[in-house]
Amino acid sequence: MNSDTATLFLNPDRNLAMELVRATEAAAIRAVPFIGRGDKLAADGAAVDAMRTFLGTVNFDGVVVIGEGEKDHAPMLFNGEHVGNGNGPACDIAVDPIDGTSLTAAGRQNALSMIAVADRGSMLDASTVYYMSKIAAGSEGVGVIDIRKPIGDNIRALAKAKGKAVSDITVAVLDRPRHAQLIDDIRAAGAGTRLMLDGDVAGSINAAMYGTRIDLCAGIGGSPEGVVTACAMKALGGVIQTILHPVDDEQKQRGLDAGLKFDHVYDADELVKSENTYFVATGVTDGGLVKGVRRLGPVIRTESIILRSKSGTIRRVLADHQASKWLE
Ligand code: VTB
Repeated sequence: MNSDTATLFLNPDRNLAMELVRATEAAAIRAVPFIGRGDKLAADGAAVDAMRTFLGTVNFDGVVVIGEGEKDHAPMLFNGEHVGNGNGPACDIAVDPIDGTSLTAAGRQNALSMIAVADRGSMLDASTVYYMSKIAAGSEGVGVIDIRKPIGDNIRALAKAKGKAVSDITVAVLDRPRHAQLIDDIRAAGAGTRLMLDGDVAGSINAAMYGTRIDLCAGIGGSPEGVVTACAMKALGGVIQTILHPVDDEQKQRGLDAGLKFDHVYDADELVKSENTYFVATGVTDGGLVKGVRRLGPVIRTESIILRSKSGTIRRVLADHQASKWLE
C-alpha cells in the first residue's frame, strides 16, 4: 500500500460529492413535471432553482466557473456566483442542472443533472469558445489514443489495447451534421457508432467505465462539457483530449484575448489543474449511465453516480425520497 493510499484509508477525509448529490437529486426531481412537455426553458428553470437551493446547504465555498451563463443573462447559477454555505474548501464548480434540456422537453432518454467540483482556480475557463473537438476513453486508452490522429488509427490502437476486435469497438458520437464524415470514417474502420441526440459527458463516462457497450467517445461538443468530463475522467482513470473549435474568427479572437490556445491539445490536466475532482450526476430520464426519476407509490426514486478522483471510488446511489415532502 503506497503512502497516498495509506493516507486516504488511514485518514479518510469527507467526500464532498456525497453532499453535492443532494443538489442533483433535487434538480432531477424538480425537472420531472416538465418531461415531455415541450418547454426546455421551464424545465431548466425548475432544475436551476432546486439545485441552487440545495447547494446552499453544502459545506464549501464554491464559485461557479461553468454555469447558466453570464450574470446579465442568468438570474441564478451564473458564472462567478458564489454557492455553498461558505464553510469549507474553496472550489470551482461546474453546474448543469439539466444536461439535455431538449431531451427532457421531448421526453427522450439520457437527460442528466450534473455537477463537477475541483480546487479553486483549477478549471479551464473556455467560455469564450463554445465548442471543442474531443476524444475520450477508459484507462486502456491512456497513452494510446491521440486526438491528432485519424479516428481509424485511434480505433485500431484502442482495440489492440483492449484486446478486442475492431468490429467490437463502439464509438459514441453526437448525432449532428458536422459529424457526417466522422461517422463514415468510424464505420469505414470497421467499428460501430452509438449516435447520441445529446449528452457527450455521459457518452465519455460510459466509454471510461467498465461493463458498458461504449469504448470511445469522439466529436465536437461543448467546451464546458469538456471540462466537466475531465473531472470525471480523473476519477475514472480515463483519458480525454480536446482541441478548441471556434466557429468563426471573432470567437477565435475572443479566445486568444482570454489566453486560450488554438491548435493545442488540452488534456485532462489542462482542462482541470487539480487532482481533487468530484463528479456527480442524477438521472432525469432513463439513460445508459443512470436511470431517470421514478415514482413508486409514496416514494420518488432517484439514481445517481458519484465519482471522486482522490479515491477513484465509483458510487451508484439509489435514493427513495418521500413524495409527500416534495410535492405540493
Ligand atoms: C454539446 C454536448 C452537450 O449539447 O454541447 C451539445 O456537449 C450541443 O451541441 O452534452 P449542439 O450545439 O450541436 O446542439 C449537449 O448535448 C447537451 O447540452
